[in-house]
Amino acid sequence: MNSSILKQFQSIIDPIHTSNLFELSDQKLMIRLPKQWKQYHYWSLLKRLRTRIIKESLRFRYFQSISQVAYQKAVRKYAANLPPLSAADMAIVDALDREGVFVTSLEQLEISSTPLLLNACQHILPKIKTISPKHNQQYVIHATSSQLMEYPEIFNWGLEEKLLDIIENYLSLPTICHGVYLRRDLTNQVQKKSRLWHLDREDRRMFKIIIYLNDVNEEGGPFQYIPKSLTSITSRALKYDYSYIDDKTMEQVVPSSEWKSCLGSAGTVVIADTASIFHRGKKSLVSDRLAIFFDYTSRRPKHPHYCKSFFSVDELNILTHNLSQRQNDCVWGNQRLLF
Ligand SMILES: O=C(O)CCC(=O)C(=O)O
Ligand SMILES: [Fe+2]
Repeated sequence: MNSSILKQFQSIIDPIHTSNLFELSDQKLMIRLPKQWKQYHYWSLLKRLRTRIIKESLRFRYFQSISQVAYQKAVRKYAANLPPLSAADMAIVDALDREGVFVTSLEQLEISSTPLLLNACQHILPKIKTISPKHNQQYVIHATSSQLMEYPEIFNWGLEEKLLDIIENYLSLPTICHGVYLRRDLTNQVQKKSRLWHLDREDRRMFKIIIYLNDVNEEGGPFQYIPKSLTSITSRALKYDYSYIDDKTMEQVVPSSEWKSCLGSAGTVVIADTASIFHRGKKSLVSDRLAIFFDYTSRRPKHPHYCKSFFSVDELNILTHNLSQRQNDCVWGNQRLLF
């Protein structure tokens, strides 16, 4: 391959060092735009182009290894900038490294804006409790982005500096928050998508925070997972290709006695690296599960095409208006192309 083309390819798929056209500032983008185009359209076009190139390139082993080397280099480079953690917070990082999951509570997590978060949830939950499913295969109802926009405390909670410190230590890289979902998982027999076993594929490591807003027992639709060490064995045994796995298939590799359920009362917090452990939401048989989910990856995720922001660009502009530079970076990245 011609070396300049090769270089261009490398810079595009390189998740960390993108010295390419995608680093153009908003200002430059605006200047090059035909007048009738809105900034957003141009972004979305570039985003789709970049996504397509990355997706196609990563099918080749050669580009996979370039991407892996760039990732390791970025991790080494960022090591000196990792924020220091208390022993309690370090225990979270260690548990995620070992097991892939850490279960705690809002109380133990000691995030200062938790009362604001809970107050906001109390306002929104009654609204999503009264919505009926649109069809009999629906298993989850989400609060809409405009409902969440009325209570920015929920979005802000996920960007508390204490959390960002823990997340960055686990990812070993600067992070980006892809969204917050306030959801009601319905009591029914539906077993599809995230109710089946899978690994999330957005990034090499992921950080997901799930806060239960009601008591969740074994029949109440708990988050379930296969511990990290068994996940890698299972992945090899199944020649896993990121599809969804049913119970019967999983049982052939990992007996159900090894499947772990995260149970707990309202206020329980499940922290999981959903890229490193097989997991699913078990179907709820007795009561709906109410929960908030926050999703994080590194700022240059391995598969940006699977990262979707829950909020629109306009909504994010409003939500981030009064936030610190660090928090803004954890929403937008260093430029705004992920959205
Ligand atoms: O519903 C759950 O507990 C798990 C959902 C899931 O797979 C995810 O958020 O990645
Ligand atoms: Fe998942």
